[in-house]
Amino acid sequence: MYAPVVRGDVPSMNIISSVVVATAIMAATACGGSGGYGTSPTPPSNPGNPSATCTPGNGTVCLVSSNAFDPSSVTIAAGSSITFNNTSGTTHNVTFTTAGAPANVSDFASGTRVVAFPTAGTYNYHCTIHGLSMSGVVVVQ
Ligand SMILES: [Cu+2]
Repeated sequence: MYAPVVRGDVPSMNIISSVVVATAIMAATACGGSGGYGTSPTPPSNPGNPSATCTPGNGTVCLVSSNAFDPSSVTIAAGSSITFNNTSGTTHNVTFTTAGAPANVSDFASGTRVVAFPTAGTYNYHCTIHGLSMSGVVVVQ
C-alpha cells in the first residue's frame, strides 16, 4: 500500500543529491577563474574586447588569447616605450621581476598600456594571473 510512495521518494532523493553536487562543483569552479569545467554560469566582469586587433612589433607587445606576450622578447633603445595591447579577451597584468624596472601594469581586460623604459637593462616580466608561462623580457640598450 505504501510501496508507490517509497518508489517515488527514491528518485527525488537522487535529484536533490545531484543538485547539491552540481552546486558544489559550480561554487568550486567559480573561484578558480578561467578554465575549469564547461562554461561559467556568470560572465566575467571584464570581458575585454575580443574584436580588437593587435599587430606585434615596432614597440607593440600583444597580449594574445593563448595567454602569451607576442613577441615575448623585445629590444628597444633607452628612453623608448613599449605599448602592451590586450586583445585577448582576458584580464592580464605586466609584473616586472627585475630590480629597477618600470612600474608594473596592473590588471587590465582590454586596451593599451604604455610603459617607458628610460634606463638600459634587461627587464623580465610575467602576468601574475597566468604565472611564468605567460612571460616576456624587454632588453633596453
Ligand atoms: Cu595573464
